[in-house]
Amino acid sequence: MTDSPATGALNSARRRHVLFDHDGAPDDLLSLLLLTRYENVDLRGVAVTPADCLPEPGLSATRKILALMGLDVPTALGVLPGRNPFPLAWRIDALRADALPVLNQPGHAVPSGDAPPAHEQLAAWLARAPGPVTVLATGPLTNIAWCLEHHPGLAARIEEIVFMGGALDVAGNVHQPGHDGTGEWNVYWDPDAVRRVFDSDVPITMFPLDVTNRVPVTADFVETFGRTYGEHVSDLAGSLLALTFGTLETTGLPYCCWDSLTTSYLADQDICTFETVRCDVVTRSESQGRIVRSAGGRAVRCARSVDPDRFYRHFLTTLAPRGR
Ligand code: AGV
Ligand code: CA
Repeated sequence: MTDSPATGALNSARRRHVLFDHDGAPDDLLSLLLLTRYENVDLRGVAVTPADCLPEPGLSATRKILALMGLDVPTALGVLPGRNPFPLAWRIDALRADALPVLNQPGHAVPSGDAPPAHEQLAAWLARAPGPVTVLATGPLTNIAWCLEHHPGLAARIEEIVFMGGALDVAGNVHQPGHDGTGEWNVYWDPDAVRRVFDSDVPITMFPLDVTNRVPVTADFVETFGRTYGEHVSDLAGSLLALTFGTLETTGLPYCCWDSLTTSYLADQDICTFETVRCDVVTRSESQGRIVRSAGGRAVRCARSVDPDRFYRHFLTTLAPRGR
C-alpha cells in the first residue's frame, strides 16, 4: 500500500509543535541546526539521550547551538540506561562538536543549570502542550517509551512520532560480537523501548536504513560548505559534517545523513515516499534491534524511497543559503 504524498502547500501552512529527542552525534546536532531554521517548526524542548554521545558534551553542544541561533528552548538530559552501549569511539564525537570555535565565541551566553531528567521533562512538556505535538526522535526511543508507559494519557497529545531507526529490507548496521548484523543502532540500544512504543497507538513515521543509505555524507557535499566560509550556520554545518570523515575507513560503511534526512521530513514531506508496513521488533537473541515485517504487526508509516538530489539541495539551501 503506497500512501498518497502530502502537498508542499500543506507542509508550509501548518506550524508544528515539535519536541526533539536526539542522541548527540554529529548527525543529530545537524538535525538540531536544521530544525532551528524551519519556519514551520515551533521547537518546544530538546532532550539528549546518552546513547551515541557522552551526555554532558552532548547537552552542552545542544545548548550552544540553540544559543547561537538565538533560541530560548528548554533542554534536558536523559538518564535512563540502554541495554547495548554505543562504541566509545563514536560517543566522543560530542566532545569535539562541543569544542568547535563557532560554538565558543565570546559573548554568546549559554544558559546552564539543572533540569529534571529528560523522561520526566518530556512528560511535562507533553502535558503542558497547547495542542498536538510531533516528537522527532533521532536516537533511541527510551524517553518517549517511558512517557507512554507511565503516563498513557499523554499518547493522545502526540500527533506523530518521527523516528530514525530500523532496517527493513536491507542489512542492519550493528556489527557487534554475538549479533547477526540485522539490527539498527537506535533500535539496538534499547529494543524494549521500541516495543513499548509499538504497543501504543501513536502514529509512527519511520526512516529506516533502506532510505538513509541513499544519502551518504560525500566529500563533494562537504566541500560545498567551503563556499560560505565565514557564515556561522554554514561553518557549523560544514564542521559537523567534517567530523564524520573517517567512518568508511574505520567501519567499512559510510556515514549517512540518517537523522538529517529524517528531520527534513518536517519541512518537506516530498523528499521521500511512504508506505504503511506492518512491523515487529526483535528484542532478544542475536537479532535484537531488528525491525521485521510481520503480517500481524504494528502499522508503521515507513519511508520507502528518497530523492537524494532534492534532499541535498534542501540541506544546502537551509544551512548554506548563499553558497549555491
Ligand atoms: O544508526 C544510525 C544512527 C543515527 O541516529 N546513529 C548515527 C545517527 O545519529 C548510529 C550510528 C550508526 N553508525 C554510526 C553511528 C557510525 N559509524 N558512527 C556514529 N554513529
Ligand atoms: Ca542519532
